Amino acid sequence: MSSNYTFSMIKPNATAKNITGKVNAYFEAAGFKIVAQRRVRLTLAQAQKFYEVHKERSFYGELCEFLASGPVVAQVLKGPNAVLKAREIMGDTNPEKAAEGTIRRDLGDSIGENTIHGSDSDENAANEIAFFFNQLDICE
Ligand code: FUP
Repeated sequence: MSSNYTFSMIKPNATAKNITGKVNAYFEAAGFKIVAQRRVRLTLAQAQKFYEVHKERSFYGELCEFLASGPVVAQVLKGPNAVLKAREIMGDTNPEKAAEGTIRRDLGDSIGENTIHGSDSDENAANEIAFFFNQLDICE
């Protein structure tokens, strides 16, 4: 059975544009409850740790530098079938390929600066939630 929780993170291109409320509105309109949220600026070392799963990819260096370039907003979302449903709302990694009405299509700037990160499995969601939050930070 899939989990009711997932992790999402608003990226520095979106915090720079002050559109975190706009992003949140997509999740809330789709029935998600944001049960934890934290605005934080990661160091480069923390960004490298967060994106460790991508360390073999050609764009890893760039990706980590971008993530550490400004504040992010880390979030725990609660809703049925959370991982898949949240990724649906986010849209394709590349904003140009993302469906109409998705966050990345409407608010993404490029494949790297695509405004939002979402966990791709229940296991990664649990790890990514634990990276930013304690159990006590999650309030339903
Ligand atoms: P997603 O699961 O949709 O976030 O996409 P990926 O796991 O494939 O990629 C992780 C992050 O790497 C994306 F958010 C953006 C970045 N990326 C690039 O910068 N270039 C690429 O070609 C692919 C991904």
